[in-house]
Amino acid sequence: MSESSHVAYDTIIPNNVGLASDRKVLKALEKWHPEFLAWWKSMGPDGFQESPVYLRTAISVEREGWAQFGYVKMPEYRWGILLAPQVENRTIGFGEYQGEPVWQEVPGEYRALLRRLIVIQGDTEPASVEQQRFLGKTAPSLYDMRNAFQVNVEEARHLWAMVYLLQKYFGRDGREEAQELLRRRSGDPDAPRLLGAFNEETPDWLSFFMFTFFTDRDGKMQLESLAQSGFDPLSRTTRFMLTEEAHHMYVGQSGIARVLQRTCQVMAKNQIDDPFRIDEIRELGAIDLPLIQRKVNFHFSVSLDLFGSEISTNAANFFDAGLKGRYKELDIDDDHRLVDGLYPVLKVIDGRIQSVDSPALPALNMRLRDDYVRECARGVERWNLVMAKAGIEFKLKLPHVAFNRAIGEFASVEASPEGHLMQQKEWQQQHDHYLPTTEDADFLQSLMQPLHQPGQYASWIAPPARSIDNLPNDFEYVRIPG
Ligand code: BYC
Repeated sequence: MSESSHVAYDTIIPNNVGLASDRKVLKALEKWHPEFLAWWKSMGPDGFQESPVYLRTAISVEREGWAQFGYVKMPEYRWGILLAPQVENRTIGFGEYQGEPVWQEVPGEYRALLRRLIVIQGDTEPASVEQQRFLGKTAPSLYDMRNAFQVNVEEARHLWAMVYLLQKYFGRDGREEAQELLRRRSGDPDAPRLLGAFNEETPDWLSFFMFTFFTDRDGKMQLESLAQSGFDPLSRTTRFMLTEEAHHMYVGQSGIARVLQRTCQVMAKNQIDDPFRIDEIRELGAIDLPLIQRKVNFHFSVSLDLFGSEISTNAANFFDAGLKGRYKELDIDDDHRLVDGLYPVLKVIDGRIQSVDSPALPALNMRLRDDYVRECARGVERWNLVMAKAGIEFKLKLPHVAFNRAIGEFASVEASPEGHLMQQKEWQQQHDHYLPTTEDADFLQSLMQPLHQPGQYASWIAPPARSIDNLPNDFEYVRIPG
């Protein structure tokens, strides 16, 4: 008998899907679970696997159950399968089947489309854990280390969520896809993760905060769209994932704000008004604001690629079939069919970027990207308050959507952060002003010295304004054996 068959699935895996009596899924999980644990141990956080971490675990979807705090060793984390409560008499909100009851089983004709969506979503989750695996070693505080581990275990739970759907609803090919999710590796040239941004490195904490702000926010937008799905199990599982996603974006938003705050404090203390006195600011152990702008340029543009092409028949098919809706679909005041609708799409025409009214249905990726850009812009405005409060004249800006793109309309052109089209040669010359350089990366690496004493924070980041679970800031969030 295999070791895994002793796992008491109903107690070890919090779930509200009746796992204990679902023989088919249990059998699939008994094979997958040990493979998952082997993946976690080899590709999850490097080191600290035996350290108790003060984590929140979702054990049920009810208010008192979804955020239980306590010390856990990460490999013993209770990854659960939790679906938001079923909405009675829910109907499909958009597309060809609008108004019909939602599907509890996979509609045969859309099986491949739906599986593809679930696999892409599922692939991003372990990818981000792999990207972040070395961060623990250079954590600027125990508080930050704990937050990164929290993000990691929850992304792994999101992998479980997609694996459950594959194993429960897609038979043999679903089980195979579930295994493939553990086989691909972020950045591996032979078996890369499916989407570009998930093959980039997250080598330092500034990158991590940028990732959780920009890339996790793509996650939020995509999950919101999948939460509209007519395939009810997908809708329910993504709705619950969104509750966890909010904290990940908070880690990014507040992380960058704390970096900015520290830079401003260091500048003020040393009477430096000019944010471009970079050498001096770096000498003082803070991160200069122009470098932060270059990081914004990079992470925003790479995350925009995750929305696919502006004009996409895939997106139109997903919508028509009732599988993936728009952001806040039910709040939108239109026919939810988009048969005749138009949407303004940015295109390169006659060497200029122009807005062209295009059929709305194939323009759904563009629309979701616009929703995303608006949200990012609000976050950047909040960051700018930190500089304004400190009296430092410097504003972070989102680059133009045409800047540094690898997917879609702007993949074949070069554009400045202001959105001016450029010749290759000029782009090459300006590249290092726009995007992080190797020197920037080396400087960031030089700052990445671990601080493992409770209550201590690295020189380049301010302590958080509020702690986790109302604990004191010098709480021992991760117990590291001495
Ligand atoms: N890299 O019609 P197109 C998250 C492929 S993040 C590489 O333009 P479509 C998270 C595309 O797959 C959210 N390939 O785009 C965040 C297609 O290939 P096939 C993840 C790309 O299909 C942080 C071809 O190009 N969830 O949760 O309309 C931490 C033509 O595609 C890329 C989802 O994305 C790229 N960037 O839209 C942890 C939701 N972009 O089919 C987690 C599910 C496109 O021709 N996925 N391609 O072989 C989708 O809705 C869509 O697949 C996409 C692409 C929005 C990604």
